Amino acid sequence: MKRKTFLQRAAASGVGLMTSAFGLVSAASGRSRTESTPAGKSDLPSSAPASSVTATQPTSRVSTRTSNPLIIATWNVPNATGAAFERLQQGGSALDAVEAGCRVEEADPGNSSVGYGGLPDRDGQVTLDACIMDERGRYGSVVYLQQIKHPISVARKVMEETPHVMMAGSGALKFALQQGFPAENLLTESSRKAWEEWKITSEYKPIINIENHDTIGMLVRSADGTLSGGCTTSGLAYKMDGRIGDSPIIGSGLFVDNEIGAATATGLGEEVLKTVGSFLIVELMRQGSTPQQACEEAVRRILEKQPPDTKPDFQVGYIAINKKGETGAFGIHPGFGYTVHNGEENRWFDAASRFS
Ligand code: SD4
Repeated sequence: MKRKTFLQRAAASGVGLMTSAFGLVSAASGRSRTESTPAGKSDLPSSAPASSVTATQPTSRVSTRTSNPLIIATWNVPNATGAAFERLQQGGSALDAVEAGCRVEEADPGNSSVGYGGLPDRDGQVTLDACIMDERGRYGSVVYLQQIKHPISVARKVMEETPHVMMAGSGALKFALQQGFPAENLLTESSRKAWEEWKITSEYKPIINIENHDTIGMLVRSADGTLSGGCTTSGLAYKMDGRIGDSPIIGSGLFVDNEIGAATATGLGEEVLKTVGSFLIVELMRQGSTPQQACEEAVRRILEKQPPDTKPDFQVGYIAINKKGETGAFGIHPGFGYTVHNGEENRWFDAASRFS
């Protein structure tokens, strides 16, 4: 099933997919949840949720295989996590793996919120944001980059080849061209058609889990425990010209501290930016939170700013990993999920969420 159809169905039904090997029960319904892969097979890591507010709570389970690599990415992106794993197998670093994995989604015309085929802004321009961060705390980012299919690789070049951490717009494009990246038209026929249709109403409203949310945030822990991460997106479909989201912003869309852990975000970037979500998660882990607790708290920080007793009409999802290889994931609404590759299995998990 195509990812977006899958997400739409999962969101529409309110029933996520996760294996009963994890003993998942919807706290709201008391029903066992269904699974997408055979039960009892997995040794993938899961996470301990905080005792707080979760509508859907996985039971605690932690990977004991700390010598295995671990790749975790937002949404259902097994090709990306597979490519990252392959890169590690070939002797690549955690950073190489992040770049290789993110490039898969950037090149996929079927992914409408990343790279080639990404939905344009309201003026019909595909503008891309991406960042990458390594175990030494080095960081590179591009914002409002046009015509370049692989912004994650340009972000890496910014990190490695310039004295800067962030480059924008025409300067970022000039730099990319100097570095040998080809200029390409990134607007596909289907994204152009979608934009033409959107223009009929020109109604701008973030839609939970649908189309607008497929940004890939990827965290890699190599077998020796080295952490790196990346995040790449075309941002929100039909955004205003010039709008930048959280994805390329250090601490918001991504943060890596090799001593502690790493986190990345997806969803409505404005809300992630206001709470510097990924940095918050890493700092909470530094203070002793599990990755799951930290993701939940980061979501809570967003929600506490919303009018009381309201259910927001936007989605934010976080994933996190700590130095031990424990993982966490949490969203505001059901439908958010993540892919984990642990060297043996490469699987989608439904994330727990604040609302059912
Ligand atoms: C943004 N956070 O630009 C991104 C969008 C996103 O899946 O995550 N889409 O706000």
